[in-house]
Amino acid sequence: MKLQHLLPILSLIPSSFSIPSSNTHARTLNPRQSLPPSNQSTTPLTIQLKPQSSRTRDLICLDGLWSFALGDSNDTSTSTPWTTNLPKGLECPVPASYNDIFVDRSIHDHVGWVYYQRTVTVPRGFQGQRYFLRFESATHEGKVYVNEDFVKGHVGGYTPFEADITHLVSPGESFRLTVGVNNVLTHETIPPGNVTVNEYTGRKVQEYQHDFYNYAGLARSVWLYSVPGEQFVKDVTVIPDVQGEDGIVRYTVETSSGTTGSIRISIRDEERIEVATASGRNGTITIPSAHLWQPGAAYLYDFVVSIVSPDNNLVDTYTLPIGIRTIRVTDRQVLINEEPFYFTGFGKHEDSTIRGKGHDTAYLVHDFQLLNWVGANSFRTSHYPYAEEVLEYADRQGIVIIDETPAVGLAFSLGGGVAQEGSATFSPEGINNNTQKAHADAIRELIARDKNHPSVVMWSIANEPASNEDGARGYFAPLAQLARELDPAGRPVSFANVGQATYETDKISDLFDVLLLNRYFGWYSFIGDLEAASAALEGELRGWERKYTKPIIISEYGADTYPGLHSVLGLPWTEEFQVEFLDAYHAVFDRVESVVGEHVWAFADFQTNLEIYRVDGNKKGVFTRDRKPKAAAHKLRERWSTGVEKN
Ligand code: GCB
Repeated sequence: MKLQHLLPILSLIPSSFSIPSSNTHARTLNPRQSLPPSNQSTTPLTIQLKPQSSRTRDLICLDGLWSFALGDSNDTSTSTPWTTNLPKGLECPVPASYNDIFVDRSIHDHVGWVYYQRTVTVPRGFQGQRYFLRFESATHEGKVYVNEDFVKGHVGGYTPFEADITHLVSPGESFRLTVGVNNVLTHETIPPGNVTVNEYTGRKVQEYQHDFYNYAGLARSVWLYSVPGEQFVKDVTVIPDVQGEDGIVRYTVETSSGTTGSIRISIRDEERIEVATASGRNGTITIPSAHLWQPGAAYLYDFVVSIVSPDNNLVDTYTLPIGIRTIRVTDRQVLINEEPFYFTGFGKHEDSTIRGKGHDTAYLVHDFQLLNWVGANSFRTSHYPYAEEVLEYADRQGIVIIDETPAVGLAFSLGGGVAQEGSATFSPEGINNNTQKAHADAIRELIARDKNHPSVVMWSIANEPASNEDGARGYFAPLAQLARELDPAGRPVSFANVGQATYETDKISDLFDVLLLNRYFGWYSFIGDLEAASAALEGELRGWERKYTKPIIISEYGADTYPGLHSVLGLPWTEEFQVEFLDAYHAVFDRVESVVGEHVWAFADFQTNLEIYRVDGNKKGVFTRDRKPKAAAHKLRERWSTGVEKN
């Protein structure tokens, strides 16, 4: 059992302090080892393009109220609720996390499978087409059943998966669709966790290291969609570049195996005027005098792929919005379109009352309005891939994204954001080879889904792993390499470093392109003493700057702030303290040349696990959970709206 000590070690630990840990199981994985094949035996990792309706495709949204029931067993071979109609009574909205919907603690705290069910009719018009069910996410594991049959499983709670049901249900027929969703986290899932059984009640309890509530269910949309029967576009990859005034688009199109038609490409500008064409499965296209996609000034072209039969009939067509921009990292800068870019913004969460992590377009638009109001130009999808609609919207709004995998909580010496007694993180009983495989799958699925988004300028493959511990290098070296190999556009690869892993103790930062540092001097250490905090922060940043020639983004800094709490003394938890805390950090950032960005933790207050140091969640938001500004929001607006000037 882990004993939690509320020790201030999220930021630099004084050198006299040592973390208790039994390192007996630590071992080093060979950094050169190639990664084992995917864990996903039932799921092809090629994620097909986000479904859309077009002249050749139909799209039906299956969102709404579904029947809902808790599973009574974790063994899907003995308990088979999908074979009949679920008991009448509970209905759950999709998309939404189920936890906060019902007034029922047994649902809120449930550990294991839950079941969603509804009737679906395949339209008669799908005759001769191929058709798929698409789940934008099932957190953290999904199993899909059509009537009595299991058709597809998927592990990983924040990326999409599909089931081809063409041969299971005929056009014009209805079927019972049941989806099992399991919220269990183990040492071999991403994110990791551990289920214990309470000795008095016999109830299962889900433990985990990360500091946000383990919301689960179908939190994103579910679709039924069709593509032409034999020949259809499966995937498109575009790599934008700029040469002088011209935009360059290298592309690859993947089609279904039966495709015999020819591939035609048409690129249209925002006025829908065709500006370039090409043919063939891959090639390079020039857009003369191209409009660039710029932060704060998005410009998107439509990349239209068509399959055309020999007699010139349209067989399939898919439209992908693309942006022309470059991204390059130098010794001390991140360049977007060859201009130095200074990141202002936040670490965020997909989180709101009642719906939990359920995707909500009203919150999406309002959050981006607030980003714009406060002068933020970017955010990190902490700590998991967000709904793809969020990235599409960022593409259109010119907001820059650091795109993160769900690999959070890979440090047993931290729990829910604070220090605790922990055993060695990287060990056969802990974060092990199977965790690494799941992590590799999470990277594969993130990049497969998001590789074409111009808003995405960087991958973050983990948040706050124990990068100071034995085994970290062996674990991370192949994953950093994998991310590089998978992104044809060569975006920078990074991870968010925890304060415990200082520039002196961190073992992996040389493997990455940009240093993302999460620091909490003045909060988890030196609480309330901003003079000491500033000195410690500056010492730490200068240490990183001396050791590495890499740009630094402070990917987290912040203080819990209870809205409406005030003090003329600027004491911790007050709105005044949050303002002074941010001011103190900014003064340091402005003096350190390699600092090229500041992401405050966090955009808004968010729900966490029940912890004695979290009152209805984490309160480091600059906005409350219902998006009201705290005093710090106004302060940030002053700084960011006029552009950050380095000394
Ligand atoms: C961190 C984590 C973030 C927590 C935050 C905190 O370092 O990355 O997930 O919520 O600290 O507030 O403790």
